[in-house]
Amino acid sequence: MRLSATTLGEVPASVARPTYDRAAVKPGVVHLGIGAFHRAHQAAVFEAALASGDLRWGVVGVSLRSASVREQITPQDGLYTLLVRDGERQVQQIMGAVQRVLVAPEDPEAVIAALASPDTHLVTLTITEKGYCLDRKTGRIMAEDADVAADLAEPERPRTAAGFLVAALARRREAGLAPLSILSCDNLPHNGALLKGAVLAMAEVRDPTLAAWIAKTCTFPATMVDRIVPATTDEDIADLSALIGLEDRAMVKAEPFLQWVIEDSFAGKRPDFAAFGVQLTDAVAPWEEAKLRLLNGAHSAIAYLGGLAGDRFVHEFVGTAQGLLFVERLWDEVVPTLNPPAGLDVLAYRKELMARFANSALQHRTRQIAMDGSQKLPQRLLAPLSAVRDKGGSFAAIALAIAAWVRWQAGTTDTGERLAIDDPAAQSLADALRDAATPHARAAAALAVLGPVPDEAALDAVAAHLGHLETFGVRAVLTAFLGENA
Ligand code: CS2
Repeated sequence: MRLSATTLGEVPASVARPTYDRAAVKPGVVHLGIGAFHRAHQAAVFEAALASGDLRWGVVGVSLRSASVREQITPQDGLYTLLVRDGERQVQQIMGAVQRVLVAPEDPEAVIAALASPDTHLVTLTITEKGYCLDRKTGRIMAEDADVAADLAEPERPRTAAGFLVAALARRREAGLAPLSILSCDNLPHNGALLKGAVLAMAEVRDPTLAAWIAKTCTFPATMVDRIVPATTDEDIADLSALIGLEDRAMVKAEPFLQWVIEDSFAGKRPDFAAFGVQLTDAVAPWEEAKLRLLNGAHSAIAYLGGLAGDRFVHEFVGTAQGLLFVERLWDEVVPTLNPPAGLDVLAYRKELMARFANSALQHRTRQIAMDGSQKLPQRLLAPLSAVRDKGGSFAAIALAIAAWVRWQAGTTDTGERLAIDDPAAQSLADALRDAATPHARAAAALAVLGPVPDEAALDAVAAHLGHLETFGVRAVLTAFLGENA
């Protein structure tokens, strides 16, 4: 039997569930890109707001592409379990914040209507790095992208997140409704400004006075989001069924840690975020930078090095002395590039991060993190590399992590197992690498796809590591690299 409003009573009493009146909840939030991350992160905060008795913060979830989340969650009346796992401990909570899920390609009008509803005050987005349709090299909206071009040509039937926002904001303005606070929750530096830029660029084409109204009245707070949320597997669903006695196809699993830092700039109503553990601040950038370079930078390094070496999960890589030492070495190089915010104890943060990576109950797949590397590498590893080059300092570990990403593009692990390159730039990368005959040429060609190539000394270091990775494999390279410490 499936979890739903009617079967909820069958769930063991020890499992927490909504105690507020779900029928009285207003849809105050529209979320674009309702994947597992949203359900385990922002939705958990809105759930806490609802549980406190503030019923304005129900969530209308939107899938911009596939119908799979709608199919998982609608038969369950929006209910799903958040399973928090840490080592041997696990806690389940049934969440009720998601009221309905819309599938944008099936019914774009319903999405515009939800965004343009008088009940809506906040929009949150997790559309992944590539969802912003911005050219990584120029920062401009990709007018040649098929979806962007379609949105510009037919603005009432949008496909992109920015297109939906523009269509809905035009309606809000015409109807004299309140402006919106629009929060990007993707792992990109200055995510608020990026989203604002994409929305204004599209609005400008439609109607410059609309763009001016958006710029003046709506806000695009920058945010830093953090919680490790591995993709749910069939085994997770089966294990949970055994525990709660019902099948939950929309469940998500996560670590206990949750952090959300939001720039304190709202256009209108919002929940009492601070009461639910969210940090409101004037400056998100230093938090975002520390998280992107330490957590996500290490994640990508682990994904490529570990993935090539045959580690399926993050905890396996940091479970070896080599893996652990390598990540520490990487952090030693990256830390001097940060401007840590007051309130961030970098040493304690590193310790905590390592413990989070070591959480074996999460089963966080290296291949999941390896996806979309072209979109992730610039802010995670290339920016710190160039910052180290500006300041002076050692960059050997950063260069090795970047070399592992280039090596990954060859499409096989160190033992010859095939890997699928799941990346919007996969074709450009393959084209760039085809005729590159030396490690140096391969490093230069792959990095040129991402943007400006690092300076000669940095490129030489990446190329040298790449040659070694190609010849000897990750384990031997790490042994040599870490010397007698490993
Ligand atoms: C990961 C992130 O898949 C990835 O690229 O690095 O999703 C990471 O787990 C989150 O940013 C943690 O907050």
